[in-house]
Amino acid sequence: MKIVSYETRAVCVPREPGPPVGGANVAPFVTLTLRTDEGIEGIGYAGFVSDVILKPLQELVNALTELVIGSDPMDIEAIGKRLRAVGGGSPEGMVTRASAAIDVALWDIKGKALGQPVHKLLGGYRDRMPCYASGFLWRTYDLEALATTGARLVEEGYTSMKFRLGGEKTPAAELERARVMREAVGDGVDIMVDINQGWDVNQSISIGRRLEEYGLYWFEDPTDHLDYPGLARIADALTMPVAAGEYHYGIAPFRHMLEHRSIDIVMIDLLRAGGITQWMKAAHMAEAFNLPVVSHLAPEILAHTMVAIPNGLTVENMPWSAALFQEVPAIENGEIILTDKPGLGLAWDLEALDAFAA
Ligand code: SMN
Ligand code: MG
Repeated sequence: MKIVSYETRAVCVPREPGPPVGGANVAPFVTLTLRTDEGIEGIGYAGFVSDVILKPLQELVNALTELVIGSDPMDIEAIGKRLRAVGGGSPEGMVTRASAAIDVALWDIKGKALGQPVHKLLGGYRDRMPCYASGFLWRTYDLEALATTGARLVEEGYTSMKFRLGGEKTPAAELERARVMREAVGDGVDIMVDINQGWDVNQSISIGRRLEEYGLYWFEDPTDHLDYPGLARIADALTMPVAAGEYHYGIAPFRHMLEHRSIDIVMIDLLRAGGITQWMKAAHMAEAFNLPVVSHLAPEILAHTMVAIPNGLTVENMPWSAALFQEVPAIENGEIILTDKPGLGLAWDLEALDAFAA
């Protein structure tokens, strides 16, 4: 089998309705369709970048995909290695994101060619798992919006959800947001908190200690993602588990975080890791360190990797990419459910892609 042609599109999907989120209220994506000489199509996407670099990202996906024309789509490792080499020894950044889109499309082709869902090819550990609500409860929400949105998500059936801290002027104001969240959802709901690297190590420890009374499920990216020993100090000082990993490119940073015991929960981003192939390597590394893995964004794709591994904890249900597809995995009783459709089991919603064309 050979890859013979491809198509990319740049789209800006409207984000969730609700209070202002700060910045453009769209999620930009580059969609990629790879076609083979046997008539099989594979799909992938890059995105979760500022709309300012959407067109350059599309150009890069085009340029890298040109390099795989004529290749056997089953040679996934060989293709990945060749694409990473374009980065000249350090492919971090746009090269990794663009090559991730190609890697995802290759896995989709492999699944369709073999008549198997990607999650079974990757491991086949289970067919469903817990997922949590993300994409709401931003720092820009005032206390009232935080409380009403949290309560609404519980009504919708979510038993876990993520909110954000790190935007307030005082520690007291940060703690008040946590108190409001806990009161709004009750004791039976798991609440994650994301700081997005907003605090230094000492702030993380001192505010983190006071946050513990609200029984938070994890404490995400409290400080700079490259401060491996600093994260380890935070993780040691707190009982609340520290989660990080979404900002790291490739797989080597996971080795450093794991060796430093920087984190308790390993969060892996699809595009920054470099696609499904590299995502799985980071997840298996975490297993060797006796640590659970959580996914970052792209739920319709990472649900496949998460159910494939024995150490998956929960899938982030960030809804932005769902509008690209005719159908995404169903969520029932707080669980995301995979089907046995071959490949990723996804198909572009072509009308939506036309409507959201950038
Ligand atoms: C996040 C990252 C990128 C886009 C949206 C949200 C956030 C998360 O850090 O963990 O969901
Ligand atoms: Mg995060």
